[in-house]
Amino acid sequence: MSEQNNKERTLIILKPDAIQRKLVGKIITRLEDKGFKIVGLKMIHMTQELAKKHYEAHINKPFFDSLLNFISSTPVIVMVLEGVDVVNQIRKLVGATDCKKADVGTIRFDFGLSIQNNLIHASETVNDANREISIFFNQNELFDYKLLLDEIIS
Ligand code: 3AN
Repeated sequence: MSEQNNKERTLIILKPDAIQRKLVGKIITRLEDKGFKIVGLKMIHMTQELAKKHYEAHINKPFFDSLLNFISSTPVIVMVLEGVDVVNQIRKLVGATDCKKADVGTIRFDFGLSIQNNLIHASETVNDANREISIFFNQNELFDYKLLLDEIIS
């Protein structure tokens, strides 16, 4: 399979701290600069129902209630990015969950403040990405189009 046929999608959430601190533009610029294609983007109210679906793996964790309150405290921006190896590449760009432990140069190191206030969610695996995208996006909100850049990358 050629690399171009091996495209994945990943779900990004710009969390309430990104909105409150007016870091949305800077963070989206970092994601775009890496070269991935935006195929879906919208602002939504993260209802408790959506948050429980998205964070179902954490339901029994001690921080779950706090996470739920935080993530639904303002609208959030949800995005889908597409590209070769996009899930892993974006996780590297985002950095470790705890911003204090994130590598220098990652989004969480450069802008983030704590474990909870870590600005951005990015899917961990391709399976997670497919599940998470289906929670937030209908098919008609995701776009197929050609980036001119794709033509010149081998
Ligand atoms: P990541 O977002 O790096 O994949 P997860 O999936 O382990 O991290 O955790 C989901 C979210 O739950 C994190 N982004 C963070 O907001 C919150 N979280 C994780 N661990 C903690 C913790 N120990 N205390 C408070 N919040 C946490």
